[in-house]
Amino acid sequence: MIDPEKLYQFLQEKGVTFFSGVPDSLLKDFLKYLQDHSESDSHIITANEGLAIGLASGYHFATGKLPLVYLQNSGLGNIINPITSLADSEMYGVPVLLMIGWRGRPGHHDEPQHTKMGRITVSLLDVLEIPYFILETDEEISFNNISLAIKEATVNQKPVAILVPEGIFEPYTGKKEIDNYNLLREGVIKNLLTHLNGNEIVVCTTGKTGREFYEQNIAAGTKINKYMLSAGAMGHANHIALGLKLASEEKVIILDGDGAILMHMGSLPVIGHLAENNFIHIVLNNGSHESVGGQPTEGFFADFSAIAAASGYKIVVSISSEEELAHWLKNGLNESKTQFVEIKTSRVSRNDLIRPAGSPKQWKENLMSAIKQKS
Ligand SMILES: Cc1ncc(C[n+]2csc(CCOP(=O)(O)OP(=O)(O)O)c2C)c(N)n1
Repeated sequence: MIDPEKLYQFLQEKGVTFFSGVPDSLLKDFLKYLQDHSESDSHIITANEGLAIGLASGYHFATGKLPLVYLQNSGLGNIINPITSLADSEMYGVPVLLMIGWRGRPGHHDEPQHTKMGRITVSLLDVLEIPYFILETDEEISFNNISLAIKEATVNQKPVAILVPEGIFEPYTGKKEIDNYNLLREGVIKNLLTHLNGNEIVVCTTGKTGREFYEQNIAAGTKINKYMLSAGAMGHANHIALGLKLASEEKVIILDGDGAILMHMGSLPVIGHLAENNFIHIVLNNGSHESVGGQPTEGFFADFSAIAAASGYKIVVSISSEEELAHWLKNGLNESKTQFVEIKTSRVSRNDLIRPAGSPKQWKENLMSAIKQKS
């Protein structure tokens, strides 16, 4: 397996000293090493993967050096435009080393949201005319492949990818993160469920939030039967919720994440403008990409309440304690005006959360038939 420290040293020796991207669980040990050992201006976690290509391009224009951009293969969708119209050799010709976590690799079991992208990752790179190298657990072979990728990117002044399958990095624990808030996301969801009347539609963002909701909802006797777990499509769940709201009479509650909302923050004024009422946008803000390894986001730097208020939400609330949560559940939850509710939580979750039974098609059918029964 690859020792994250050795890879970091190897890249430094090769002149690759600038890192940016959106995290993936397959890369988490290397990313944690980066986080512990890089200066704040040489490792930047961007709001989405496309922005990392922009950042890396600016860095290259200023230094002439080769940056590394990391992403989960799901993020390939977010980089296609800046790759083809900015970094591509037919445009500005920006050499970038793309380190891509290969979820859903054919022949390896993974979650449904990764199946299609896992299968088409290599073809997609081919279509984009991005050469790629695949890492292996053998360090020597992998370092040799990385050298070849660096050479190709530098000589041809273009993006080159290194695909990282599962189980490539040795575990690296590193420094423990300080948790500033006590509320547990799972506890918040459990508490919320006890206060809902059961007619609401609940939409959950990508990552562990959906799994926690699923488990707590079963524990509550499937109190909510109209729910949608957005297993993939990070950053889009709040617009699924808006679509449901605009076309139905039900109260809609979206459980969003700080990483997800930051990824497509332009969603807020559209919701603020159009949702009108019976829409509650809850952001479970743990200041991190907790589901893929706990890498920090700008969630605690951004003033979500001010942004939401300026985006037109009628009611804006920020909660960071049990008392504030209890107060809002009692007094705020039943307000009909469109609300934005930030709940600051710890970055702790269980590792043994169950995965939703069935397939995405069945989840969709369950939701649609439950909505139909109501009308
Ligand atoms: C486009 C895209 N990039 C990256 C990922 C990988 N990913 C899945 S969950 C997640 C973290 C989401 O963070 P946040 O919304 O704050 O929720 P948390 O995990 O903290 O609950 C990431 C980066 C993804 N699914 N899609």
